[in-house]
Amino acid sequence: MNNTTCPYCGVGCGVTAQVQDQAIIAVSGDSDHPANRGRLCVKGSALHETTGTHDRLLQPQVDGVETGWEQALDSVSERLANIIERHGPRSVAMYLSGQLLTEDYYVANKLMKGFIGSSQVDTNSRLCMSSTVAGYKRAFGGDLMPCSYEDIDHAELMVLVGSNAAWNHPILFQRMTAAKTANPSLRVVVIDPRRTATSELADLHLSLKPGSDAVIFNALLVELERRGQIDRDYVEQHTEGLDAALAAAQRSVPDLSTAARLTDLPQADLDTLVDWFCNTEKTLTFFSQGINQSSSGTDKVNSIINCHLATARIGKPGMGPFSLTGQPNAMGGREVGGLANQLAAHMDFSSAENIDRVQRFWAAPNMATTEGLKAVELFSAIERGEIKAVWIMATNPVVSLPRASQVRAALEKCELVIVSECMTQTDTLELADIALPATTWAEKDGTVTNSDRRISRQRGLIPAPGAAKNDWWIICEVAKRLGFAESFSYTGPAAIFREHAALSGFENNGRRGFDISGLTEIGDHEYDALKPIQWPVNATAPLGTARLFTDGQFFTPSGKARLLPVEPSLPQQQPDKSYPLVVNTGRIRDQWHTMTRTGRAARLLQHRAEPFIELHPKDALRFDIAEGDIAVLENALGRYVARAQLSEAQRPGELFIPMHWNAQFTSAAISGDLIDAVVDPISGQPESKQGIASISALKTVWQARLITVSNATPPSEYWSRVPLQHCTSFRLAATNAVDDWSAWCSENLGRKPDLMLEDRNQGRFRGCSFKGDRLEWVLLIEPDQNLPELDWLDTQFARDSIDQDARRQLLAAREAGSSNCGAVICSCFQVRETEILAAIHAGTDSAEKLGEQLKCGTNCGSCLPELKALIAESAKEADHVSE
Ligand SMILES: Nc1nc2c(c(=O)[nH]1)N[C@H]1C(S)=C(S)[C@@H](COP(=O)(O)OP(=O)(O)OC[C@H]3O[C@@H](n4cnc5c(=O)[nH]c(N)nc54)[C@H](O)[C@@H]3O)O[C@H]1N2
Ligand SMILES: Nc1nc2c(c(=O)[nH]1)N[C@H]1C(S)=C(S)[C@@H](COP(=O)(O)OP(=O)(O)OC[C@H]3O[C@@H](n4cnc5c(=O)[nH]c(N)nc54)[C@H](O)[C@@H]3O)O[C@H]1N2
Ligand code: SF4
Ligand SMILES: [Mo]
Repeated sequence: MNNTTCPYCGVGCGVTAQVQDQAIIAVSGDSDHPANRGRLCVKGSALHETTGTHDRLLQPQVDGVETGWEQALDSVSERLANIIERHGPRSVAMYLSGQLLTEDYYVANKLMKGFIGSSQVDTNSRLCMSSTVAGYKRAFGGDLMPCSYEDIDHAELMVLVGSNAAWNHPILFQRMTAAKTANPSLRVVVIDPRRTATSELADLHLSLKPGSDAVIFNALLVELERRGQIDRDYVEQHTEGLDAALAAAQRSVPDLSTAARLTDLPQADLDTLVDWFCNTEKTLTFFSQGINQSSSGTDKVNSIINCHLATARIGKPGMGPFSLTGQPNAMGGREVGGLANQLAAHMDFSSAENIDRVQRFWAAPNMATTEGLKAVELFSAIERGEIKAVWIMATNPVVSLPRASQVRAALEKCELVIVSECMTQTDTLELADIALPATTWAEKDGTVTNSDRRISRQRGLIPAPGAAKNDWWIICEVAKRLGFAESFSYTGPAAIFREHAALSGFENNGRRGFDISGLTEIGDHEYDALKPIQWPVNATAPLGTARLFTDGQFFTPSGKARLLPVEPSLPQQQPDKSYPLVVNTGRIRDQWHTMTRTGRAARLLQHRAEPFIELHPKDALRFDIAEGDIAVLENALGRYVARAQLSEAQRPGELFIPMHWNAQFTSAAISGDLIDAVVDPISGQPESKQGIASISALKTVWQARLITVSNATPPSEYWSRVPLQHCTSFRLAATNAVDDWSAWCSENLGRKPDLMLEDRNQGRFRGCSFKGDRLEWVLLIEPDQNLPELDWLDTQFARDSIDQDARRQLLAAREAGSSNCGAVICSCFQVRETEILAAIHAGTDSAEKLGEQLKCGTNCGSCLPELKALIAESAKEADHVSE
């Protein structure tokens, strides 16, 4: 079976892979998978371009020396055992990831919490979903996402809060778009300070003051009551806490004019939202990182849930508070209890009964009995030297945690850093004492659970490269060496899955919502053939469950759901005189997190090729920054250097920067360097959406492109890297003048150019160098924008020899009229913004027509919102001109 699941976002699309000669040569959407019904977004459809042995970690390394597995595993277990003996079990930690498969996650958690006896296990889900987990637990008595994707087909109102689903959950967004086309009365509201590709679908976009979401939902609760919209019967029978929640809401947001003032929104827009919400029973509220990544994220989640509970909009088709999970297996990690405050199978440390139950089930000799430290605190404890060993798997904390440079410092100091990783170069791997090569997508077998609780199989379709091993295997081998062979001798992922399923049902008796006991007896073959299924799966629901709480029963002691009193609070990182701007961080369409995989597919780096800072033109004027300048963001924690992009999609005073770039791809643009380690007091989730900074232009005197066969980063104040097919393209910039470029080349690139063209008066220089007959590098100094085509240059690096004609062309100006600059909007067909705008100006006025003409948007459809936005913007410009 060549069906598997996409390893990127929580939509959890089914992928059908075409395998030839032990390699994936093409992918398409699995038409039987309920999450995507045959579609894939741009990242999913480039999956085959990111597999293979290139750039892979192929051999274990101990203290920088390649070893075999025996030695590496012995070193891991001996060093861990030694530290545990000297400092106790809580001195060792694991830092896991929502990109591990459930089976990997299960054994890692079991080893730490039951056998080593340390609950110092946390995961990158802390940075991602932990506020939702805490919010759901408070409201429902369990971490239970009530809805199903099919609810989109029934909804009459969809509110997206802090979610840019068009880019981050593209296939789900396409389903939303299709629902709106099929049902013109369906309304969409987007709540996001920025205008985004997602807000293109919105009938109403609330561009609120950052961090003020709870004000909106408190105002909504107040208005629901005032307008007689509370479902008193439901509230009475199935919930508790309305009075306190309402009192808190009324106290903090007595009326809509207060709400308008606190959120910086027109009162009329808030009124519209309230009207629509009051009049539409079938309302789905989607929320993601704009809500979670906040110092009051848990409260925000509950402020949303409050409105759904008060109106009984839960447990029925087309409605509910719907958290969009980020990672492919964020949900699976929550199931196994990967967070430091969870135990396993939706049990936690709050009850002695649960601890005892899990201990008996595992026959665990060293059961942890108290919570461990949450991610941000965990790394502080590493820095303080309290935690002496950390094993990091499938995450890149040196980039993704707040106060990133401090995380780096902590790992540099840490006595033992073990990193399980599939790629050969990441910011975190550079700090490993022991590096363990892991298999990754298409090589490993197991399950993942997506946003709507659907468990799908990832399948191993191609052999492991080099000596890479499956994460579950690596963990179990270490467990055996630590003396726990009996409890970690699994025959494979299916056996682990059976145990996980059994634990979910163990002494459950309907008390825990996560129950997949119906899969406990699954045979190896059935597991291999497992079709996507939504939990719970048990005796009452052998085929899975689409929607939770249909009977109004919850998992709190009283069986009633809880409304929570919420006092809205603003972000803790507040701009001031020194750092006057709010820094919003997030994702772009074509990159995945720290780019270790998507950064390898040349075409995925065409949409946004460089780290950038999006800012409002008013701020550009205020801080003397022009479009395309290299700009520097700075605060007390660090700096971020990237290219300025002016955009009216931003609110003045606020910037947006991508979270993706890191030391492998650019000189200094780690978003986490600007974010303080401020966390939500309940969930421990960091406030990654609201940093603060000052901005200034880097006074560059030269900018250049270097296209080279070498991967070594060139010495230049600013650099950013784009891997092409046959070479690497760097953008460079610096503030020191260069008098003699030829000398610069010999100093910095190892030799003088073999061919060069120079005009000192104009500041122009082009040079190239050969190794034998093959091209080695080309250096092109801008401001001269009229450079040879990048695609053409790339192909020259594949040639065994470069003829005279091509040599001349290398240094010649590009022919007038050809355009190879500007962002690629359609990554599938590599259609650039310039071509699209030209077509629009020539009269093409719909995305469909653009598709017919240029093919853009006709494959995965991820760029359709942008095509529509370009058409709309051009229309607006035309109106201005005619006015
Ligand atoms: N292309 C791509 N897709 C991805 C990922 C990726 O790396 N690349 N990662 C996956 C993962 S792990 C995750 S968690 C998801 C995240 O998916 P999203 O949550 O959609 O992603 P973000 O871009 O981080 O943030 C969403 C929006 O929150 C807005 N926001 C910022 N502050 C506020 C605020 O105070 N209030 C409100 N209402 N909105 C605010 C931002 O402007 C941004 O547009 O994406 C998943 N999908
Ligand atoms: N400023 C800011 N920071 C953020 C966010 C933000 O919006 N803004 N978002 C946060 C969120 S929501 C998230 S989810 C995190 C994501 O941040 P990270 O988890 O740090 O990001 P990834 O790049 O996905 O890291 C996954 C690593 O695992 C490796 N890998 C892939 N497959 C496997 C495998 O099968 N086994 C092993 N062992 N390794 C594998 C990859 O090569 C990669 O190095 O970032 C968080 N940080
Ligand atoms: S929407 Fe795209 S990235 Fe997300 S699972 Fe589907 S194909 Fe993968
Ligand atoms: Mo995430």
